Amino acid sequence: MKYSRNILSFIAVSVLAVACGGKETETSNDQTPSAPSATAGTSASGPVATPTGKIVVVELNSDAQGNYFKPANFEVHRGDIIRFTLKSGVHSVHFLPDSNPGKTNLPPVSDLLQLPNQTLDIPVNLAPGKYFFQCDPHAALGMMGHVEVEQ
Ligand SMILES: [Cu+2]
Repeated sequence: MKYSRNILSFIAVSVLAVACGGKETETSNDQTPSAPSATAGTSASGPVATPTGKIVVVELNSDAQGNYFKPANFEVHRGDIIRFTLKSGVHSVHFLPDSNPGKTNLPPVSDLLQLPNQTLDIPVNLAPGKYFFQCDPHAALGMMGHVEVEQ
C-alpha cells in the first residue's frame, strides 16, 4: 500500500516535471526571439511573406496519361498558397533539397495524399527563383514539376 502510494506520487512528480519542462521550452522560445531556431523556424520564423489571398491549385493525377502534376510548370508570387489537390492515385509532394541547391526554407516532404480531393496547402514563403518538386513514389516515372516564385 505504502509502496504504491510512493509510485503514485513519483508519477505525479514526473508529470509535473514534464509539464514544467514543456512550459519552460515555450517560455524560453518567447523570450529569445532573436535566437535562430532550426526546427521550429521553417514556417514560423522564416521570412514569412505577406499573404496575397491567391490560391494556385495543382492537381495530382494517376490516369491513362500516367502520373503527373497539373500544371507541372507554373508561376506563383510570394504570399500565394499552392494547393496540391489529389485527383487520383496516391502521391506525395517533395521539394527535394538535392534538386534545389542553394535554396532555403523548403517545405518539408509531405505525407502521402490518398483521399480524393485531399489537399495540401503550401504557403509560398520562398525567395524568388525556380523550384523543383516531385512525387516520391512516381519521381522515376517523371512525376515532377517546377514552380517559378516571383516577388
Ligand atoms: Cu505520384
